[in-house]
Amino acid sequence: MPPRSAKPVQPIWCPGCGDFGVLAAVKRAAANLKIPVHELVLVGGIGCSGSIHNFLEINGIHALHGRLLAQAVGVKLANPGLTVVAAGGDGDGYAIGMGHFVHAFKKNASILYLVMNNETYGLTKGQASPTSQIGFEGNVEPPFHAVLTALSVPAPNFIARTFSGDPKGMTAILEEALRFNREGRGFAFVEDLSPCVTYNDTYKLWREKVVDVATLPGYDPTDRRKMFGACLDQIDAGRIPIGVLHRPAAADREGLEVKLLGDRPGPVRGPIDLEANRAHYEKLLAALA
Ligand SMILES: Cc1ncc(C[n+]2csc(CCOP(=O)(O)OP(=O)(O)O)c2C)c(N)n1
Ligand code: SF4
Ligand SMILES: [Mg+2]
Repeated sequence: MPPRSAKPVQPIWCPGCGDFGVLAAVKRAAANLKIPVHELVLVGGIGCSGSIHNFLEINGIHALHGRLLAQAVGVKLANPGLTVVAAGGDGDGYAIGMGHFVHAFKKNASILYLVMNNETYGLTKGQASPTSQIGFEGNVEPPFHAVLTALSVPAPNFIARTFSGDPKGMTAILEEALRFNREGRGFAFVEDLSPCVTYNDTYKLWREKVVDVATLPGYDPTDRRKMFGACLDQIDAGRIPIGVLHRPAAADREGLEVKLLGDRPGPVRGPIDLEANRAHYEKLLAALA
């Protein structure tokens, strides 16, 4: 096996890319929670954003385009003791990966899905993505709002939106999301507004438009219906709601891995030798006979 490099490679992102803020916030949140490096796994999507996996010295996989959630859930079910982050772009998650995206809320495995939304396909040089505004690169379709879809699935998920222009707020939210996962409470979805300074520089516009939902009258992130309405109102008024959008009232351990495995450690921690499993194999063979 070739020797492991002492340090992860330096980011290849354009100077000023919003993804730098995400990288810093992920590192800070993991450090604040004192997550041992060998217990943290990142599954990256395909795109500029998904390459975040290369810039962290942790275990991980660079997944197939739009298939990172399936792999991240698999990692969590194989070894629930791991803290698992899936990270990718708006194209990866909301175009080719859309089917997996919707089911992730329903499955509710205790992993963090972090989407760096720049409203474009950055890596392939700035085409329109599902979140692009009308008029961007000839786009005639209205933008998709992932947070509204997230809020529409009645499941005990943690849902939030952050902005790379507010690194402190992003770190606090990522910390809460990872804590939620580590307590086995279920799926956490955080969409970060991460401007692509090369093909869609939205820093100035987004800074003017973001509204922290916690400042809205009657803010109650335990009330999904109310939060859906509040987000829709903000979007209709041309603003961008950010902050914690859903936080389940009960602190129950609702994660898929808890439902399937209870407190058992997961298949990778169990005995895998033939003798330890002979009874299971024989039962299986008998059932197939
Ligand atoms: C199956 C497949 N289809 C298409 C591509 C080409 N491709 C690479 S990245 C990408 C989209 C990237 O956009 P996004 O997920 O928003 O990430 P960003 O680069 O903006 O961070 C596409 C279409 C691919 N790699 N694989
Ligand atoms: S092309 Fe855009 S998304 Fe990709 S690294 Fe450059 S600024 Fe970031
Ligand atoms: Mg993108």
